[in-house]
Amino acid sequence: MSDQTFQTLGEFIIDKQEDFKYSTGELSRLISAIRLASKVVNREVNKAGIANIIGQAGNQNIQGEDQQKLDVLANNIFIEALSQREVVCGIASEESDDFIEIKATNNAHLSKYVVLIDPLDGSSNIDVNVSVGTIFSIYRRVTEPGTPVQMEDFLQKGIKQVAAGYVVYGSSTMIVYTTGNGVNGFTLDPSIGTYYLSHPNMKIPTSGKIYSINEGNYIKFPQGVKDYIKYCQLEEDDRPYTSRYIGSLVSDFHRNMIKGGIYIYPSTSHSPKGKLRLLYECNPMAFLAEQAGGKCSDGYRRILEIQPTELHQRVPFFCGSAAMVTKAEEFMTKAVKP
Ligand code: AHM
Ligand code: MG
Repeated sequence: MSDQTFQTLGEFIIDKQEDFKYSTGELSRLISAIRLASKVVNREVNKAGIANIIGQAGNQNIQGEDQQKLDVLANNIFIEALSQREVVCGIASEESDDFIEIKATNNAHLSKYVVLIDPLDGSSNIDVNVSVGTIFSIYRRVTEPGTPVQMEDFLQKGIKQVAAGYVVYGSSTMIVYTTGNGVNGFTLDPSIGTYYLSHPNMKIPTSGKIYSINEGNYIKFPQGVKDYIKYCQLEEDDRPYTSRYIGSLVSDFHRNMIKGGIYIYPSTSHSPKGKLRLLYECNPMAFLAEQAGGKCSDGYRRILEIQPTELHQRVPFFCGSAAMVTKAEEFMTKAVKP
């Protein structure tokens, strides 16, 4: 272990804050709140199997309270951790229809940040003990500070993100995030509840040998995606590639980030806009990918430059090693040309 490995996330956040001379520390406190909430969610995810058994026995726990599904529980944990610390003026969550306005104790709207969050992505994997994750995205509000947040504070292009990251509740729990100066990953030591810097300055290999897509939907894919899949399977140069699909975006993304690869959730004939949400899933992952030297697009355009028009907007998603995403885009463009 190098000395660097011993740096905790708490120390790292303080060190980074000193890089910004006039920083008020608000963003640092916001990331610390996410760090805290992630540990609470981690505790709940770890005992999901037991919680499910209790849940099936009448959907009430021993105190007579209703059992909450873990994604709702994770949503409440993050909202509570963020709203009680005066670090955000608004939160939008994949679990809630509308955004939430957060007031400070003196009823003002002091904070300048809004958070968009997918509190427990891939939660259908919980029942079978497969890794799930949290994805978050932070923006500076665009409306007047001190006034209630508005929809336009949330409907910002991904390029405006101040920070983004994910937590993967996997064989070990990690938080990976960026504030626009590269990507760093921290692994939780559960015995003392502390995250340590384990993956400094993460970079996605320019190319890789893994493609991740739900091939069960093949028949419904656009022609360009079908052609790209066939290209991945061809015995030529360094191909065929390996197919790996967990069905848990955070885990698929994390693996591809380390090993190199491409993740695709395209449009289908049944869902012309794909499945993944621009604001809660694609923009934060795109910011991370680009910060790590990777690339993300909807097959034609850079994800981070798409102007959102609604909170729960979906978008086709091609993400990962830059050369692989570029190749997939070539197939998409070729397929639409007459
Ligand atoms: P969710 O936000 O409802 O959990 O859905 C998002 C998840 C991603 O984690 C995953 O990559 C994808 O849905 C899998 O979808 P599918 O089962 O259609 O392949
Ligand atoms: Mg999700």
